[in-house]
Amino acid sequence: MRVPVLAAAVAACLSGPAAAHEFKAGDLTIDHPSSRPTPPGAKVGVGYLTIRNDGAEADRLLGGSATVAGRFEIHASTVEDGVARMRRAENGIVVGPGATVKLASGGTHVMLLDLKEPIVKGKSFDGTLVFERAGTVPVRFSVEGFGAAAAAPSHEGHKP
Ligand SMILES: [Cu+2]
Repeated sequence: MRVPVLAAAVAACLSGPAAAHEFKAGDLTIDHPSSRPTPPGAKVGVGYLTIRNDGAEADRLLGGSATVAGRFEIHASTVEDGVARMRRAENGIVVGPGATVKLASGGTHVMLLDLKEPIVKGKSFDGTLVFERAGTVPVRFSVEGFGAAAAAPSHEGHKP
């Protein structure tokens, strides 16, 4: 097993929370980790980000953490009989060589469970992403307003 890259370089996170920011770990670039505000008392939030792999070998996002949440899961969205459903991506998400994978609203996403505090628009929180090859990568999620109304109710039904 390779040693995790703990000293991942923070490339650019200089302007406001809504501005683009990215994090690098080896051949991976993690672009713009973001989240959505949650209503008071909510136990579930979301995380979105883009992963680009400029290397020659595939890597795999296995999980991660966030300071605001007790648990961090990767969920895949599927449509079954015309109904959108989500399930945990047990084997993580593969990012092939040269590939860009987007975790976004309506698709594969990060699920933040057992929230310890509300996720507040305009703020940000620290977290990590854990990759099979690149190891543990520190990131920071910015909280943006867009899509909160759509994102929140659809995640309330999530039961571990
Ligand atoms: Cu989900």
